[in-house]
Amino acid sequence: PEVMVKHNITAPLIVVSNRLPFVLHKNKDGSLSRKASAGGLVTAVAPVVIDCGGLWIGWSGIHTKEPLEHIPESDPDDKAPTAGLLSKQVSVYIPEQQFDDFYNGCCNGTFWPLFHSMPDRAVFKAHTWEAYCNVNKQFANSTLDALRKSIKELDEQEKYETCPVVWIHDYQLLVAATTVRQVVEEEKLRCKLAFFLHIPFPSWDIMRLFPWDDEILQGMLACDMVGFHIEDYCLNFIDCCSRRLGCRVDRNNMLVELAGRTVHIKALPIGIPFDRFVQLAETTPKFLKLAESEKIILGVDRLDYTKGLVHRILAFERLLEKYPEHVENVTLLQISVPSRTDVREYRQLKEEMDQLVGRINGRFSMPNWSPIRYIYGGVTQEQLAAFYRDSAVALVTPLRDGMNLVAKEYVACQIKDPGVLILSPFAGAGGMMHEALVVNPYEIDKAAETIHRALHMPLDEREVRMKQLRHREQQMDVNHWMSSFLATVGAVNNDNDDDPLS
Ligand code: GDG
Repeated sequence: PEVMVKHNITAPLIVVSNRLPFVLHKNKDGSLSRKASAGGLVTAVAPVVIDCGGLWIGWSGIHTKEPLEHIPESDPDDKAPTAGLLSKQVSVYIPEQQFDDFYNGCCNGTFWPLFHSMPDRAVFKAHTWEAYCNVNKQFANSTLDALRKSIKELDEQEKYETCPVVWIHDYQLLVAATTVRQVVEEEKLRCKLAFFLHIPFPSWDIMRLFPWDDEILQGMLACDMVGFHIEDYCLNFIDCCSRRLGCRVDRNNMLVELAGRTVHIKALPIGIPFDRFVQLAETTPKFLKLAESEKIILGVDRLDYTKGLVHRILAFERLLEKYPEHVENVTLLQISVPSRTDVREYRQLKEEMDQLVGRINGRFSMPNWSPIRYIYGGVTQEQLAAFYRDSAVALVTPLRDGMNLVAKEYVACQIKDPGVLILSPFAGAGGMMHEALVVNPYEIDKAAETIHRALHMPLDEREVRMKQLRHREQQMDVNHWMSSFLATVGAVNNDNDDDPLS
């Protein structure tokens, strides 16, 4: 694949994430086929992994009785830039029972709500935490095997000059680095360890509710560098390290010291493959059949309680009550992608949404118009780009969100007659996309007023706002994020001979 990210990485980059960058399907005859993931992260990171002779370590996405020895070949028609990753992937084996406690239990039943500052939804159980630690150890062992192998393949000179980078992702793997660090030190393996968290990092007040919070912090601090989307999350993390572990910290330079080692903390706001979305918006035909004056308000989310879907639908109902001029002229198109359906909270939310949408459609529908078009399911990326392009307003109103890529993708697709982005300040993106209309999703009345304002915003104001929003996202796209990460890791000196904190 074409390497979009300029980098001076000469050593292998080993990426570790819960899922490998493809989706596996079981065919009718029992055989497996795979399709590369098209997410922005994968398309930015995978070519670098291939280019520098690295590896990607993760779970294959399906349960097998035995460890999966051979990952199936990619579909020959698969044109994704990551389809050629085949020989560069290592599948981690997780027995099915342990997976349930690890993934549905600890990851999505505990850490997801806790890190999104919704502790009432979090369940703390010793056995799911134990499964989490075990699974993290399995990931660490696969990573160590890959690291030893990568080092062996280097020639004598390279062994002294290069330093492989291990990059661990997200809340499923918060303590994997503990084991990696321990073994790396025992065996004196040269490498740098880095971590990136894709969700928010909560304040100390929330974090301390988790009974084993010290082990989480130590796991993250086992790395040389820890990245978050925004500075607020960095400062929350530093605060936890100082108050819970008593670490020496430097908030100005974002450094934390643990047991004589200095850990660099950095805000690295993720971006999207901007040019790809522009291209999709330019080339995809219209899917929506709209009446002359009809306007679409768009919502796109995984069906997740953090995304503020219920509040959003209520705000739309209030809009129709308060400003009846929009009845028959405005439609809310809500795409809700099924997510984590094995977790009770998610099944309950699905029920709640079904009822709410049904009630509002029953209340306002006319023979030739319904207020809400609700899709419970996914659409193709082409369709998504066309929906973004053809919507007058995007409602991105999470109650809490690490960054939120939908807001960024919407602005990328505003290639002509730009629409208006309405954004929650509680998304990481809210801190940077200043030209959006900002609304607190809990304020239903205010949200309705803001939608009304967006629907009436004159063209020149829409153009000024959108131009600035698009410029920023084009500059700070996913390739920029990847190269900032590589530059930051490259600059980290993990010999720790000097003491940057003194
Ligand atoms: C986590 C953090 C952070 C959605 N529906 C369809 C579809 N999508 C794609 C979007 C977008 C992605 O899914 C969703 O990304 P978000 O950022 O909005 O949300 P999370 O899934 O919660 O992601 C988040 C992110 O990690 C990255 O660090 O921003 O805060 O929670 O790219 O386009 N794609 C297709 N059909 C759909 O129906 N093809």
